[in-house]
Amino acid sequence: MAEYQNILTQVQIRAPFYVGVEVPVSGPYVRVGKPRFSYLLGKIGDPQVGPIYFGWLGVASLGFGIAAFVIIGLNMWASVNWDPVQFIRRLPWLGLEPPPASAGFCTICPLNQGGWWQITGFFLTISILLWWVRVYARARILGLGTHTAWAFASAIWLYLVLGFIRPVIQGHWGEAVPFGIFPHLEWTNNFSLTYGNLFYNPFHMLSIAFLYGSAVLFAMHGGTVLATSRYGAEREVEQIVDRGTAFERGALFWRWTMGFNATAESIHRWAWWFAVLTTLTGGIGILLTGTVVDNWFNWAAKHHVIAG
Ligand code: 07D
Ligand code: 07D
Repeated sequence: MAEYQNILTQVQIRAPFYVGVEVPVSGPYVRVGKPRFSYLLGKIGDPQVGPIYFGWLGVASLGFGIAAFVIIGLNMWASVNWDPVQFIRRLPWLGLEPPPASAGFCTICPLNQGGWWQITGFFLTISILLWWVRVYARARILGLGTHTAWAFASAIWLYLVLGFIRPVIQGHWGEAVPFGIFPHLEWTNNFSLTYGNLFYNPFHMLSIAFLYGSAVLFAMHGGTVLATSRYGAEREVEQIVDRGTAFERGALFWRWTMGFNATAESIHRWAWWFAVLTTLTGGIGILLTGTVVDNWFNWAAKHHVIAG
């Protein structure tokens, strides 16, 4: 076996196929697909593909997700009079808009006035929530912590604030996010303009700090583990309790460079919290906008965040 294995000196792992640990099960438990090796996937990860766990949660989630995706596609296609060429050419600009503010808080709006948007949003939300339960349930059944599920929940919080919670508080769907590649960017831009420049929203500032911080921490951690993998740092989980020579050196590197070092365990808590706080603070910032604060520039001037 090669002594030094990392992304720069990649080796293709070829071990006997592994179907995974035995788990205590109640109810149907199906792992489908014959395991096989993929050379290309082996370049970026484990070359073994499958088997995959196929529970009803996963199937239902994919079903609702595909339904939402198809409804968006058909509405976009209809918007160019079913012209296939225009559909392809203008795809990034096409969108499915929510019901206009003038329609009020209709529970089921006319289909061509946001009704399709509501159905899509409902399907997509069910799909995302079912996927969340799948992530939670798979972790529990494998005897893992549920950290990934709670991080995902933070992203879902921002998504729900943008498309459901804030519109409900405002009493209309008019400011919910449209489905579409560029339409959702235009929405983002207009949102900022309408409410006096989101840069002055302190929760947008926090969200950005955590987003940038996530990138820095990810780079520091990834860099450290790769740099010390010649001493066995890729076994980082073991080195949480037995720091070994790799993490010893990694820790020394940071202590010598900046005077302080995270531990093999705490760096993962740093990363988890930064990622989670990006969307957690973001959701708070969006929820406050237009509900508690109408103009962030004026707010910032009033509170001496800027000279106004
Ligand atoms: C790399 C993991 C894989 C995920 C990918 C995204 C879809 C959409 C389209 C059915 C990092 C898969 C894309 C499922 C299919 C249709 C019509 C995650 C990785 C590869 N955005 N946004 C993008 C979503 C919001 C903003 C890209 C989703 C808010 C800006 C992609 C949501 C605001 C920019 C996308 C969402 C906002 C983007 C790349 C939901 C404020 C870009 C995403 C559900 C937060 C960038 C053309 C990516 C771009 C971009 C998807 C919400 C702002 C299409 C699913 C409303 C400023 N967004 N976005 O890589 O290139 O994420 O846009 O909330 O510049 Mg967005
Ligand atoms: C979207 C969480 C939901 C996603 C989920 C995943 C699927 C399927 C499929 C894998 C991303 C669903 C998955 C459906 C996937 C496959 C195949 C997370 C999402 C559940 N901003 N801004 C942020 C910056 C400006 C604006 C956050 C920077 C302008 C608005 C972030 C700049 C204006 C909103 C951020 C900048 C403006 C934001 C998003 C610079 C526009 C938000 C964090 C340098 C002119 C959102 C409080 C995130 C927010 C947001 C960064 C500028 C508008 C930190 C760096 C001034 C309206 N901005 N922004 O993780 O939370 O999103 O704000 O200029 O809503 Mg901003």
